[in-house]
Amino acid sequence: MKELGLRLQSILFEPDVVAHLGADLFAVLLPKLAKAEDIHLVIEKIQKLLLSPFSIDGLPIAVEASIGVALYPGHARTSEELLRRADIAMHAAKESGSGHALYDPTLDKHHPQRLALMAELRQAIEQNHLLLHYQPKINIRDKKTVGAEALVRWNHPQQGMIPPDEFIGPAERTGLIHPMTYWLLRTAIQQCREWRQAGLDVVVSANLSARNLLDPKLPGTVVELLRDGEVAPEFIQFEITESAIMTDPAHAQKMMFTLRDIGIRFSIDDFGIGYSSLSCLQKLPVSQIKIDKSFVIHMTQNKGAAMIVRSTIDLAHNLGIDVVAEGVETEQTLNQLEEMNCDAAQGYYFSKPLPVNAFSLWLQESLWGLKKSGENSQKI
Ligand code: G
Ligand code: G
Ligand code: MN
Repeated sequence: MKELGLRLQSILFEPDVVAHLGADLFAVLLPKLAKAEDIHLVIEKIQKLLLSPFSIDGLPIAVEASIGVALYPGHARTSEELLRRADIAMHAAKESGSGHALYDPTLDKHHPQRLALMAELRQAIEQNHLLLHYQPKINIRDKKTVGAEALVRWNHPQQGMIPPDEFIGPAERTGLIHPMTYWLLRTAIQQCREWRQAGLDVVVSANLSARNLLDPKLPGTVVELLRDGEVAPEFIQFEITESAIMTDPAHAQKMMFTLRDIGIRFSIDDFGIGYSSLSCLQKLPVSQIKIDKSFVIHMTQNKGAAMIVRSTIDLAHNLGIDVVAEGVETEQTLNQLEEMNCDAAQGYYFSKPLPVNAFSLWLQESLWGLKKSGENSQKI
């Protein structure tokens, strides 16, 4: 990043400004651009300076950038607005893979009421309009539930249930992911405690996003919440995707070891669709991987998918890591996973994610529910 900052400075002139806005985010201000079309010359210059590789400890590293452009006064009249619209254009460039994009008001339409939605999310967190649904993870050997994944839902007063895919991305970009994650952890830990008090031992998994791994306050907050909730760290597990780790691997690794030392265990979510190398997995304190549902859903029909699932299981086991298959929708898939020695399964075949009351009931009444101590016959 330092080298990139220097290179950017080297091609710009007074009174241009290069700013480092965060992790891998830079902003360039060009107050003296003569005409709007000239922006393409600057984009070309920036792209050219990325062509020669960067060198870290003697290793050449290729760097790619997505550039978003917003123009004053055509696109925005305040600095905040200008930055926000450049950000929207940058995301459009990233999504299209074109490398650069000029802000276009129709792009705002792709993010319907995004800003208003984020203001409302802040309120929703404070006013408890968020809730958690739970989906069981079943041990394949004894076919009983061992844990539950907590999945956030937003019950919006006007719009109804808003799925997480629609607000987690924007929450990450606006920093609201932090209060949201704290809310999620507090609620999940509290729930775990209530279940344990009712004699239901469930390990609760919570999803963390890339931004959470960069949050220096996270470990302290986790310790506090566990203490307040009187829940042992063994009962909480964090799920992180490969891509969240790869956003900033050095930081992620440090954070994961800090949390591991607190006693938290990690599961790698959506495994197989990201870019994490096996050598990377070996360096992280990971106790479980979750094979992505795109492989699991097709494994009974598709030999390739089945082969990937089988190899992933063997490989994880060789590294001493447990395997959960997500997206188990049929009995046939479950049987095939059992034959492959997979440890646990999650999916619609057992249960959809359920609201807490329905899930508590399911835990006690389902054939797949919790193992009852001292009982070896289970009612059907
Ligand atoms: O059921 P489902 O639609 O819940 O989830 C969609 C996606 O949203 C999943 O990939 C899941 O990992 C993610 N997700 C659900 N809840 C949370 C959460 O509390 N935090 C984060 N970071 N992601 C979540
Ligand atoms: O990425 P993550 O594993 O956190 O997300 C869980 C997501 O997977 C949720 O959106 C949940 O609703 C969905 N899901 C859970 N089980 C199944 C399943 O059996 N089939 C499909 N298609 N999706 C599932
Ligand atoms: Mn998950």
